[in-house]
Amino acid sequence: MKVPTLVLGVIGMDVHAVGNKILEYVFTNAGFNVVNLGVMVSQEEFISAAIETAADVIMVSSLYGHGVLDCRGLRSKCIEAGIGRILLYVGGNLVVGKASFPEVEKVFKEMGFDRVYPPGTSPEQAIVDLKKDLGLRGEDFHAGTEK
Ligand code: B12
Repeated sequence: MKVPTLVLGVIGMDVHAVGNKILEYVFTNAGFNVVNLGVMVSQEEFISAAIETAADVIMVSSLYGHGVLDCRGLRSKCIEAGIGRILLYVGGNLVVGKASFPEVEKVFKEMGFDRVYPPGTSPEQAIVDLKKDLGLRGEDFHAGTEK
């Protein structure tokens, strides 16, 4: 059985490293194969890593408020690179200012993200969603029970 692979990283010029380490730890312990690119990751680096590792999900963090700018175009680049159906998740402090989360979520969904998380979302929530989304796509893996 294939263990799902997640490509994880903090996009753009963002150097916030702590959450990224926590996400790596939690997803690894949950049984996923985690490819952690760390901080300051470009869209191209996410995509190359996803292709190289045949990843199931690209999991983007953005903490410094430039999420919209940094994430725009990622889905199109995935399509161009031949991995158009890959799951795209994003979380962190995605914008600066007063936009409500439903507005922020709408923007990122329109950009092609499958899951969008508000600030401070627990990684466990993403694990629940991953199981659901990977199940929907016919994966027969249950994170935490397979290695
Ligand atoms: C430490 C810190 C820094 C350090 C980072 C050191 C390092 N290398 O990590 C330094 C001093 C470098 C820094 C710099 C800046 N920072 Co700063 N920083 C913080 C601070 C205080 C803590 C961040 C942290 O470690 N949190 C703890 C971790 C565990 O939480 P987390 O990062 O949020 O991650 C968790 C969740 O968000 C979630 N999550 C994250 N990504 C994803 C993705 C998915 C898919 C899912 C499901 C969940 C998920 O899971 C993670 C683990 O639990 C926060 C304020 C705060 N209290 O959060 C500001 C904060 C993030 N910084 C901020 C800003 C503005 C900056 C600067 C732009 C400031 C400046 N003008 O220079 C720069 C940007 C530098 C850069 N290029 O990135 C703002 C961002 C504002 C916004 N987005 O609206 C914040 C929120 C402070 C504030 N209230 O204004 N910062």
